[in-house]
Amino acid sequence: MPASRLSVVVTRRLPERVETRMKELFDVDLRDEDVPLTREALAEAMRRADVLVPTITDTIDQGLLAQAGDKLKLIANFGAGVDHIDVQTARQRGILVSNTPGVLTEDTADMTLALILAVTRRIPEGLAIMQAGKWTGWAPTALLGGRVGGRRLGILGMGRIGQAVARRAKAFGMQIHYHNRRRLRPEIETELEATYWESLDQMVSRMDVISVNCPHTPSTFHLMNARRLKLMKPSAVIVNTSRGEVIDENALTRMLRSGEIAGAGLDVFERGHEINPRLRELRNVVMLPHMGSATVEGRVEMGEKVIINIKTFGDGHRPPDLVVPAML
Ligand code: 8YV
Repeated sequence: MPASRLSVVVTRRLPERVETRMKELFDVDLRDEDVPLTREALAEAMRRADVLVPTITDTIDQGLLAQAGDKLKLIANFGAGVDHIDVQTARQRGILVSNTPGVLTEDTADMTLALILAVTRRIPEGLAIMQAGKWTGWAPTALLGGRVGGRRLGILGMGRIGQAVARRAKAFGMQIHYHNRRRLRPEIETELEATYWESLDQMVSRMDVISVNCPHTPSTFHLMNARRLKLMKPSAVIVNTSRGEVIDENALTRMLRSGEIAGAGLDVFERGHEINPRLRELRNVVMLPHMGSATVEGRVEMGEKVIINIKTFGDGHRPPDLVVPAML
């Protein structure tokens, strides 16, 4: 089938440049309003499209896939994580799933470091004082944070983003430690001066900062559960720019309140934008609205990846960023 005739439904507004290119290449259905499609509208789109371009705000589960039309052959996700899509069921129904890896690595790693610095150096507290007009001048003991240099950083999930975090943290003088399903090649460990911990429990109990950088899969759900969070040193902080589901948010909130964990920097939350209200009351928590990869450049590159995946598929080839269930 020629790519120019593929019918493509995009569920959210994308950067103008990306939408313009899609209009040139495909028979594309774009959104005017930037709100998630209802489940009914999503089902309807999946009945009539050859290709669906969803985002993290669309949950594409078994029930929805059961209603997909015979035409639907590709779900070209705008995003790297695919935990909102039942990839296994899609595959069984002959629907391919692709994603946009690589182009958001550096931006997400930047934001991870920003959160580490924001929490340990108390940046939001300083900003709040300035914005409230409450600064009365410099004082030797005011707003003292901790020095990041020399601290032990434990990276949970050492894929592309984890490694990009390690490179940055090393430049800040942090000591790099990591836990991963597979140990890195020796030359990468040497380059990053990274220490591998086979036991996550042992790593967690010895770190000053924990950074969550693994994807959310059935085996990483609540990997940082109450028992593991309790292993953290009371002076340690945890940051998460991956997926909220990897941390038991209620347990974390309790421990931050009781001082069992010193602080947290969170860009993602367990129930999407439904955040435990108690987290908002805590001064030792820096929260961001899932903006780890939110750069103009990154969003355009994500869109370009989506287009390449669709076009390659339309030309009769395997999309370059095909997600195979075994990868998950
Ligand atoms: C994106 C992300 O903003 O790509 C991902 O997996 O978590 C984000 O950084 C979002 O998913 C876009 O769909």
